[in-house]
Amino acid sequence: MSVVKSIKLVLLGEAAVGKSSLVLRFVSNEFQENKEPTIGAAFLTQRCSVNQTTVKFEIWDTAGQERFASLAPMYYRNAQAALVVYDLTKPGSFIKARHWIKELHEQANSADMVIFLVGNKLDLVEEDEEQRKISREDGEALAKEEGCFFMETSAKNSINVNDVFTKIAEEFLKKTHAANPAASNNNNNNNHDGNARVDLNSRGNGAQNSDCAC
Ligand SMILES: Nc1nc2c(ncn2[C@@H]2O[C@H](COP(=O)(O)OP(=O)(O)O)[C@@H](O)[C@H]2O)c(=O)[nH]1
Ligand SMILES: [Mg+2]
Repeated sequence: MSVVKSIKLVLLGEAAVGKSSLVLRFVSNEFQENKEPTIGAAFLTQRCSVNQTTVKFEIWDTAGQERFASLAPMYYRNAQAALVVYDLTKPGSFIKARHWIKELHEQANSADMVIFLVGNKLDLVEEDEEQRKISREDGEALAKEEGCFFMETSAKNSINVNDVFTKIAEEFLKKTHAANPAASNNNNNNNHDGNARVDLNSRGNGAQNSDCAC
């Protein structure tokens, strides 16, 4: 039986950058053109195999609206990974992403956290380069400055989405192994539970997706 390790991941970023769409792509391999805004936060899970280990993502998808910002610490304080998302066509969302990363460094246990910066809606930019408002170099520079990983994605066209989650899983395993090498094959975090997927946002779509999306 393979080892299962759970990782808590929080999504942060301005409203409408595509946080929920990235999660939907990863968890269900779907995309919705007019996705309704997240209220508060949604919880979803998905599994991903890395070598002999199954990483079970427990994903908190937060609402981007300012009125929910004060709730964010509740979600990121005990997270082992954070996905900070901006929209490649919206300069304001990049500024907001920078603020979120700074807040993680100041308020969360960021040394133990895998922080991933994502520039989403790459499809819009590939269609029309004029739409691009943040260069790839600027994204890379911010990530380097803040010690995070970086990728440009499209939830719509499924570009790099699974790669982001796979990389997070790999880095998480490296960190847990480095922190506790002896226990890494036999720790309390291991479990052999079923393939349950909880989707508090679900609208009666009972489809269970227990397959690894990576
Ligand atoms: N073209 C394009 N639109 C996207 C992409 N990701 C999300 N969207 C759209 O952007 C809007 C906001 O997406 P949503 O996932 O709700 O953003 P959130 O508020 O950050 O969770 C929706 O209309 C999505 O269909 C993408 O990669 N490309
Ligand atoms: Mg959302």
